[in-house]
Amino acid sequence: MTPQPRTGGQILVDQLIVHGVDHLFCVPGESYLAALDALHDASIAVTVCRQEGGAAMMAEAYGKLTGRPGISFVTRGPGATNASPGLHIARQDSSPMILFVGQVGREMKEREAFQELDYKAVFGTIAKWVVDVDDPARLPELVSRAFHVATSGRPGPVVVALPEDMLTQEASVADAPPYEPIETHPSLGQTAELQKLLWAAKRPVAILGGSRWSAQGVQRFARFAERFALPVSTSFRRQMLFPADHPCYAGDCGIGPNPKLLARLKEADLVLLVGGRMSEMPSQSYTLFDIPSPRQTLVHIHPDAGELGRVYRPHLAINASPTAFSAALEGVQPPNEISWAEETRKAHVDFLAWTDPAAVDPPGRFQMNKAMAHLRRALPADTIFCNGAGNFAAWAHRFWHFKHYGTQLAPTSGSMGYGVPAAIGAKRIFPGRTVVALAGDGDFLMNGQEFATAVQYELPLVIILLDNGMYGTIRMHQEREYPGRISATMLRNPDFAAYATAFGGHGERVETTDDFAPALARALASGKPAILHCLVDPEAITPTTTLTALREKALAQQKA
Ligand SMILES: Cc1ncc(C[n+]2csc(CCOP(=O)(O)OP(=O)(O)O)c2C)c(N)n1
Ligand SMILES: [Mg+2]
Repeated sequence: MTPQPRTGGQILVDQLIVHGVDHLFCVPGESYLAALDALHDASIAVTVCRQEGGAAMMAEAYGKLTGRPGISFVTRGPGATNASPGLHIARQDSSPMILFVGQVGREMKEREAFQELDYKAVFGTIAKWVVDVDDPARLPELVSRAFHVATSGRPGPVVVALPEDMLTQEASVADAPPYEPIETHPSLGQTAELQKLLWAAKRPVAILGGSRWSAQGVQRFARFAERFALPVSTSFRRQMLFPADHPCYAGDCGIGPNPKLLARLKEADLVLLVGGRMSEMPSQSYTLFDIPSPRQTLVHIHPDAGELGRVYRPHLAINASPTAFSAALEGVQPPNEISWAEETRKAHVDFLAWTDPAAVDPPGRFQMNKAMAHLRRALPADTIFCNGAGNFAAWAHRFWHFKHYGTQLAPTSGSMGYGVPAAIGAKRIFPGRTVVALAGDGDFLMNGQEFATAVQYELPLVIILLDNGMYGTIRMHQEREYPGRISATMLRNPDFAAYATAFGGHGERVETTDDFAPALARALASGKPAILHCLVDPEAITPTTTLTALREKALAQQKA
C-alpha cells in the first residue's frame, strides 16, 4: 500500500516522534514554517528560546542528561551561526545532538541567496555529519541516519539542513523504524586480559570520563570498584560518573586538582581509563601521561575505535561503551588479597579533606566556601548542578559532592554562558528535580536573556550568580603573566536581583555569608525562577589564593 502523501515538514516531525523525541528547543524562522506547523499538533514539548545559542545549549544538555539526541531547530544563516556554540559543546563533550537548520529554497542555492550558508563548509569540522535534505522522500532515511550518527561511537552533533521548498513539497514515503544506538562490548579475551593485568598490579587506578554512561553503568562500575577496592577518579567536569560518598572515590582531575590525587595518578602502575580521552584539561596540559606511550600500563576503554591509540598508545585497547564495559566487569574477579586497599582508603580520606569547605578561608563579607557548605546540607542529593565557565565554577567542582549519574551539566569545552540554558533545559525535562546553576557575572550575561525563557515556562530554578565585577579568570592570568596591567577584564554590572524581578522572577541581593541561607530558602519557596546576586570580593580569585598574592608573586619573579 502506498503511504499517504505528506509534506516534508510533516514527514520530518513524524520521524522525530518515531525516534522518541519528546522535547525540542528552538528559535523560529520563516525558513522552516512548514516544520513549525507540523509541530502544532505533535506530542513534542517545544521550548521557544531568546537566542539560538541558548536553544542549542539546552538541546546539548538534554543529550548529556538522557543519552538521547537533544533536538534544536533554528533558522538559516544567523540562526545557524548563533547556534554554533551549542554544537561545539556537543562535539567536545561527546553529547548526542541534532541541529535542524533552515536552508534557502533548492532553486536558489549557490547564488548566496538571503541567509544562505554552505553548512558542510561552515560546520564541517564541528559536526560529526552535515547533510542537506533535498528530497522529502529521503527524510526517513536521512533523519534515521542522523540519530544513528549522533549516538553511536563517540556521540556528537549532527546538522540537518532543510531547504524551505523541500519542507512544503509532498511525498509518499513510509516512516523509518526507531533508531537503536550501536553498542560495542568487550570480548571475553579482553576481560580475561584485564583481570590478569589487575592481578599483577600494585597501584591500579581508574579514571572515568566521556559519555555513553547510564545510571546502571555507574552503579555497576561502583560495585566493581568496591569488589576490587579500586581507587576511582573522575575526569574534568565528569564528577557525576562516580558517587562522591563511595569509599573508593579519590576525586576529580580537572582544573586545579588535589595535588595528592595527581601524585597518585602519576605513581599508579595500571590506569583504567573508561570512556574518557584524557585531553588537555584532565591530563594537566598533556603532562600526566607520556605521549604516545605512557609509563603506566594503560587500559583504554572507549566507544569509538578512532579514539583508541589517537594520543596515548594503550597496553590494552577495548572498543566498548562505558555502559557495556561496566556490565562485563561483573565477570572479572579480584585477587584473593588486595594489596592496595589501604591506599584506596587513604585516597578517599584525602578527597574528603580536599573538598571540605572549612579547609579554605577566602576573603570577603560573602564567603562562597560557607555557601557551598550550606548548599550541601540544604539541597537534595539528586539536584542537577549546572555551570558555565570561569573561576567561579571551581566552587562547584571542588565542593559539591555529586552522588548520582545525571546530576551534572558542565561544559568540558569551557564554554561561558552554558549554565543558565543548561539549567533551563534540565528543568524542562525534569520539572520535579531541584535545578541550580552557578554563574559568574561575565558568564551569566552571555545567555542571561534565557532567564525570560525560564519565566515563560514557569521553571523554578535557582541561579547563584557570583559577581566579582570582572572576567576574573582572565584577570587571574593577567596578574600572573602581566602583573598589575589590567586590560579589558573589568565589568560594570547591573543589579541582577532587579533584573530577575523585571523579568518576572525572584531576585535577591546577597552581601554577606549570613544572607545566603535565608535568601536561598526564599528563592526555593518562591516557585519562580530565581537569581541570587552574590557580591564576591574580587580578591577571592580562587578558593585558595588572592589577586594580590598572585600579583606579588609575579612581580617578585620578574625582579628575580
Ligand atoms: C564563550 C567564551 N568566551 C570567552 C572565554 C574566555 N574566558 C574564560 S573564563 C572567562 C571569564 C569568566 O568571567 P566570570 O563569568 O565573571 O567568572 P570569574 O572568572 O570572574 O569567576 C573568560 C572571558 C570562554 N571560556 N568562553
Ligand atoms: Mg566574574
